[in-house]
Amino acid sequence: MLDKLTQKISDAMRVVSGKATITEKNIDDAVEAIKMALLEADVNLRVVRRFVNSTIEEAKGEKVLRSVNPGQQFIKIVHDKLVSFLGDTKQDLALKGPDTISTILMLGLQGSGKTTSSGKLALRLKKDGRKPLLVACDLVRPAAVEQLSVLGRQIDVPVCKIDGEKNPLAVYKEAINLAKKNLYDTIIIDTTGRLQIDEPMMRELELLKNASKPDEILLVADSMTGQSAVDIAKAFDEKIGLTGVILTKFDSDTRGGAALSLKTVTGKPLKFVGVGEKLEDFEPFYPDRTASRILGMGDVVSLVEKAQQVFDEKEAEELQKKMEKENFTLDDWLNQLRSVKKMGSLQSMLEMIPGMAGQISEDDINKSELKSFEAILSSMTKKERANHLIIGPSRRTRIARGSGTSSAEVGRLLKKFEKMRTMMKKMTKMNKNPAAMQSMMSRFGGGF
Ligand SMILES: Nc1nc2c(ncn2[C@@H]2O[C@H](COP(=O)(O)OP(=O)(O)O)[C@@H](O)[C@H]2O)c(=O)[nH]1
Ligand SMILES: [Mg+2]
Repeated sequence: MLDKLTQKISDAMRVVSGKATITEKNIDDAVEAIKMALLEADVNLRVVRRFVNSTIEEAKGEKVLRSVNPGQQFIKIVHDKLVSFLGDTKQDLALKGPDTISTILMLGLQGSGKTTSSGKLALRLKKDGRKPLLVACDLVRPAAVEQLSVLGRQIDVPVCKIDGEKNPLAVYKEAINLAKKNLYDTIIIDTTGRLQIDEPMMRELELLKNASKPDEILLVADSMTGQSAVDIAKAFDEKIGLTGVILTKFDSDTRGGAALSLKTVTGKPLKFVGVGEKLEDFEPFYPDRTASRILGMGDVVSLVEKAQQVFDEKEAEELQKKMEKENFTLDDWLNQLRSVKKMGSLQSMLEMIPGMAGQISEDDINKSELKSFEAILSSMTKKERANHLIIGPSRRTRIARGSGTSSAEVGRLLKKFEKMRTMMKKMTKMNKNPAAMQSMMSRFGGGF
């Protein structure tokens, strides 16, 4: 899902993110590339224009062009804009407490995924500890009631239906009775859809809405239809009023236009996405995570958590002090190498950090060297690691033998270590931020 858009936008980002300075032209080029990507993803033209104009305006401000890390600043602007276009924050359902009956009205065109999504939503609410009741109010298609019954059985949620009934209001009334009797707290009404918006459908929905006074009126729209999903949302909102949207078939090759235009065009939040045919394939919609994904930043949230585990802040501060005082030892370096290893594929992880993408090359983190350095350092005595100056030629030979390397390699390591200490000293003067320091450190990995 959104693969193509992600590819294009992250390519555009990579170009600017690695630059130490960026010009107005760089910004124009990057924004142009983003614009093309959005248009190709079938994002509403007005939405694209608004996105482009506000991004350019902000990106050309002093803050970006004059900043020490303009690429990162630029990415942050684009990220924040995407988040706001996607709807800012995750929107939960506004349901009443369990001692009152809440009602959710599901509507949408035929084949959009209403019946499936009703089942998915019921399963989710059940997992949240609610007692849902599915209500079969699609009485136009004969198979619709049976389809909902099957879904209900699969997830062990009751389904209210009346055989042979033609009036959805009658079924709704029966559902209320059932809910009161059996203490169901959430009723989910599956309704009739048609191939296109027409008067009879709207009339029926209006009647159901007036009778049930729903807490949530959710439009189920097929994300594959791109902009027309947004037009449909607009039409339903004008006639019936919506509280939110569920975009289905997000798992398929959707271009993403609907997700990106919906909030801006209709003002209605995207609450859930359907990501497959199975009943579990249903997720709340997270604007920030989706924006990160589109930018090719991966799941930054989990990355940050992982990095925090490795880079203990206190440890980082201590290290910084050591560097300042120039008593960073081989022992400290060994610890560093080990934490780098703990992080797994460092490069792929750093690529996910905004602004880091493209800045790290495979050469920076030479994996085989990292391994042999670790072996050499492990073969030294604690005393040697505390003071590398005591390592003379005979000790070098012994260390080489112990680590399965050569004394030339041991010598190379010591040289790099000296060079690293010098650089660190310079860096500590430049940068007083321990976390940034740590990430710089890991870039040295096995050597530079
Ligand atoms: N891949 C995929 N298929 C879906 C999704 N949601 C619904 N479908 C499929 O879309 C088709 C129509 O769904 P249905 O619930 O019957 O639509 P309705 O006419 O609006 O009730 C069915 O084949 C579903 O399995 C989804 O999120 N992903
Ligand atoms: Mg249906």
